[in-house]
Parts: sequence; C-alpha cells; structure tokens
Amino acid sequence: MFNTTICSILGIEYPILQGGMAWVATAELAAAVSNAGGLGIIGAGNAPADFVRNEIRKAKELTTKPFGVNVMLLSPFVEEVIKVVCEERVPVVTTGAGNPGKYIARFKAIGTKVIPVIPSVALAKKMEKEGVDAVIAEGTESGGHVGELTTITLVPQVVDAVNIPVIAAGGIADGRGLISALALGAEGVQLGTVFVCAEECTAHNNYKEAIIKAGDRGTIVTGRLTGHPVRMIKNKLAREFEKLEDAKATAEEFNKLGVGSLRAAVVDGDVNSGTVMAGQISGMIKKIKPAKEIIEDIINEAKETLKMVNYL
Ligand code: TUI
Repeated sequence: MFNTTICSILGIEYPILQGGMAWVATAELAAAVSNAGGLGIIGAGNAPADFVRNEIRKAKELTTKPFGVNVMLLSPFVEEVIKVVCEERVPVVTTGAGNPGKYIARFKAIGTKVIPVIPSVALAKKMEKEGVDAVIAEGTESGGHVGELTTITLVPQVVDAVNIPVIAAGGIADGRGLISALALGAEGVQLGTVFVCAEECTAHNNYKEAIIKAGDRGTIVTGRLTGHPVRMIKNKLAREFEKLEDAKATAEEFNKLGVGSLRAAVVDGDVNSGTVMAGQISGMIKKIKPAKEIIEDIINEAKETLKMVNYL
C-alpha cells in the first residue's frame, strides 16, 4: 500500500522522505529513516565538503538502503560538496534554497537521482525541462528557509503543471497529512520537523523539547528583508529579529545576528539565543520516537484515514 512511482524511482518501501535539515539531518538520522523504509537524507547545510564526505561514509556503514544528500545551494562550499556527492556516488540528491540548474547534468551523467525543492510552479517547470527526476513542492508551513505559497495551494498547481512526480512538503507529520498530499496529486511526502524528534536524531535534546513544547502558533517567519525568510520557533532571538525588522535594519545586521545561531541551537542546545528552525506542524508533535515508529504510525494512520474517507 502507498507504493507510488516515487518508491520505485528511489528504491524505497514507503513514499516518505526525511528533510535534509542543516546540522540536524546527520548520517545517524538518515540511516535510521532509510532502514525503516523511507528515504533518509543527510543535510549538507553550510558544512565543508570533508564533513559531508564523512557523513556519507558513516551512512554507508549504517545502512545498505538508498539514502540522499541535500545540497544547500547558498553554502559557501556548494561546489566542493557537489564534487564529494558525485565521487561518493550518493544515489539521490535533493537541493534547497536556489536553482540547481547548472549542476543537474553532472548528477544525471552518473545516474544520481536529482530532486530539487521548489517553491513555485515556474521553477518546477524549469526543473522539469532540465531533466530532474521529481520535484519537492514545499509550502510555507515548513521550517527553515520558506517560500510564500501554502502546501495546499502549491502542490496541486505544480502537479497540474509538470509531468514528473511531485513530493509534497510543509505542514505534514501524520497519516492524515500523507493522505491529503496524495489527494492533491503528490506521489509522496517529505517530512522535517517530526524527524527532528526521532530518537536517532542527534540534535540537542533542548531542540527536540522546544518543538514538543511549541503550540500551533509557536513559529514565526523572520528575515524577509534578507530575501531568505526563515521559519523558526518563537524565542529570544526571534524577538530580536523582529525588532530589527521593525527598525528596517539592513540584511547585513540581520545576518550578523544569525551567524552560527543554527549550530548553537542544534549542537549546543541554546534554544533561547539560537535559531530553532521548525515547521508550523510543531504543535502536533508530542513525543520523541524511533524513526521506524514514526514511519509505521504514519502508514497505519494513513490506512485508517483512507477507511474513514471511503466511509463518507
Ligand atoms: O532550503 C530549504 N530550507 C532551508 S535551507 C536552510 S539554511 C539557510 N539559513 C539561513 C538562510 C537561508 C538558508 C534552512 N532551511 N528548503 C527548501 C527550499 N528551497 N525552500 C525554498 C526553497 C527555494 C527558494 C528559492 C528553492 C528555490 C528557489 O529559487 C530561487 C531561484 O533562484 O529561482
């Protein structure tokens, strides 16, 4: 059940991808998700190429299943990271925060599946023309760097505009969300926030607890003036960002406050002065569970949801 074309393209059991979150999505989390039948993805974020290579090699030791690497296109190390991903023959690459156009041919040449995250129909169409294998249509409900459209508006418009599989992301964390995404025409889902709260996720416990404590209105988008808006849990840093925004500060002042702040939250557990990126679905996440249980619960709930919809 739920064996969609994305499952055959990627060689996975369930149409569930784990978001490649910077600092959060390490080899341990990616391998746990892949071992549980989803697609685990290592987040390269702003990390240097050697760090990424090490994570890839760790993941290869922890799983024999396919896994991916997310290349964050704003990274200062993007060129070197792509070289490493190609050398290591990583089976799947997702990209975020930009247009991966100039790198696609290199991945295709070695059979690596390329799946960019896109926030609009225009970029989805452009990516299809360049030969990508699928796209991830990510709504503004998601954590981290966000576009403007919601998942429920973006996904069906992208599905109608392209002939490649579409994966829905943003605001999904349970079986109802999976069924909704499939109903919108998606072939799968990508989940971030719920996997931060996986037992195998190496993020600091304070980060996980901040998500568990957050309510439905617990997140805010900051940094619109930088051109790279970010959704994060409301905390002391978010309030400082808000003040800067009210004062019409420069992007430079903004970036100065943000430098190193994601690492501070994820690695050091500083959830007051650090950036706790998380999606609007945080309010629904109540418990830390093994990745396998997260996936099984979603699949079982999706089956129950289908029965309920069928009954109506
Ligand atoms: O990339 C993400 N989420 C991220 S990246 C990140 S690291 C970061 N930190 C601070 C500022 C900026 C980045 C944290 N979270 N999600 C995928 C995603 N991609 N969301 C939106 C986009 C996107 C936006 C514009 C993709 C393409 C794009 O294209 C613009 C263009 O060049 O056409």
